[in-house]
Amino acid sequence: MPKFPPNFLWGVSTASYQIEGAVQEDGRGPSIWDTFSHTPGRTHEGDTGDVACDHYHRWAQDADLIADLGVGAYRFSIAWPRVQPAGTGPINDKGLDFYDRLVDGLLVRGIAPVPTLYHWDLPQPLEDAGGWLSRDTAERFAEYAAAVGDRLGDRVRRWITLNEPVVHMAEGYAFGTHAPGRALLLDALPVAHHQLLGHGWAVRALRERGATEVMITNNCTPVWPASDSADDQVAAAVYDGFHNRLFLDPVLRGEYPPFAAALTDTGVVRDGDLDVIATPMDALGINYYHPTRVAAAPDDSPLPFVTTDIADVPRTAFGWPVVPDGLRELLTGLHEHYADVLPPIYITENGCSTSDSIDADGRIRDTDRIDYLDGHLRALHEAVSAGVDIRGYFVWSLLDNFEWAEGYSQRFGLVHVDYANQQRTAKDSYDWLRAVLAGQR
Ligand code: IFM
Repeated sequence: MPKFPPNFLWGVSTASYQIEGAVQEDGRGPSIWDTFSHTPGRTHEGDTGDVACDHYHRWAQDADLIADLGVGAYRFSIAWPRVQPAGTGPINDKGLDFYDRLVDGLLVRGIAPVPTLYHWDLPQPLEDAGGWLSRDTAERFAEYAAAVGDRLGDRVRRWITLNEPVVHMAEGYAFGTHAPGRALLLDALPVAHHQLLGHGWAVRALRERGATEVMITNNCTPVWPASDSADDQVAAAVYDGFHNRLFLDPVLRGEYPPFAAALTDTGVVRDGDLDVIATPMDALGINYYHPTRVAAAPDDSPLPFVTTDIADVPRTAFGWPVVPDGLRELLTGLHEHYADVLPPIYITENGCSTSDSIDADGRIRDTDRIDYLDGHLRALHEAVSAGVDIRGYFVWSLLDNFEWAEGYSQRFGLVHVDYANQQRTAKDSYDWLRAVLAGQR
């Protein structure tokens, strides 16, 4: 593996609802994912995050796994309903105590904590009041951010406000495949604006509490037109607008792309909002999994594009195309497009699900994951060599976990979790990554 720059930050990522379990412990309130996953037919085989990886009780063992891997950072998320069970009103000290213990436990092991404030587990009472369709949720998010900053800001340097607002808007509010399960198609657009507004206010709240590095994490994809036809080119540009630019232009340039007139012309965006959203960040988080191939939609389609297959490439267990060079293409493209305004980048998620099995000797030979990570790290290095300012890379994920609507059917971990007894087993990819990291020192 080629050498990355000195001080390059290596890490692993997880998210609260996907690993914590303990959904009714120590005063945690219900989240939209509790409601959604307990609604029949919403998740694979009715799986829920009730227990997940039981990380709430086993965090110390998991922190040991992170330390033994040799990474310098751990990106986790904070469950809003643990900290503020109703999403408004009283703060639940016991909920904050958990993250307090976790942060101290990481620091003592030499691991930098990188908390994400919101990874999709909205307190259910806020959803009942309109969720992210309501501007009020952005204000509540800023208050919650301040409360967490008050408690952890003396030890946490690097913060992430939101995880993948595009996926939350699209799957949660446009298509209904994730919580809260609303299928509003283009009427979901205000969800983008209110998340971004909450992000901007949260950046300010965290800075006032001593944060030195604050960022948002977006899921970004290179978009490939399915053909040279003008219709497919237009469809690809529209998809790029919705997936990438709708979330990058406002935070980096303080403006929405022209197609978002549905937001700017309807009063959803108020005077001063874009200044809040464009509050300078110190870095940008990028989650990359695969490129997206896009064609024009048939006339009767409710959306102007359809995604189509990328042929002749390997696939993950999820069926996602494996295109490591897409990561280089994405990063060099962002570097060119946002040249004057692009802050340093962290890859805050990258990884794949594989069909793992435990061999008779107890080993999990997840060679597909090793190939995936090896290819993506080499592509990342090419982007660094091309001059893109990239400061770190986090693998998704430390542990096998609750993969949203897919439940426990997709395994993304460097560490296998036996959900029957919560036993953790390091996979071959964990040992491979540890050796790679040792070679970087
Ligand atoms: O598991 C998710 C994560 O919560 C957000 N980014 C993509 C991952 C894999 O689907």
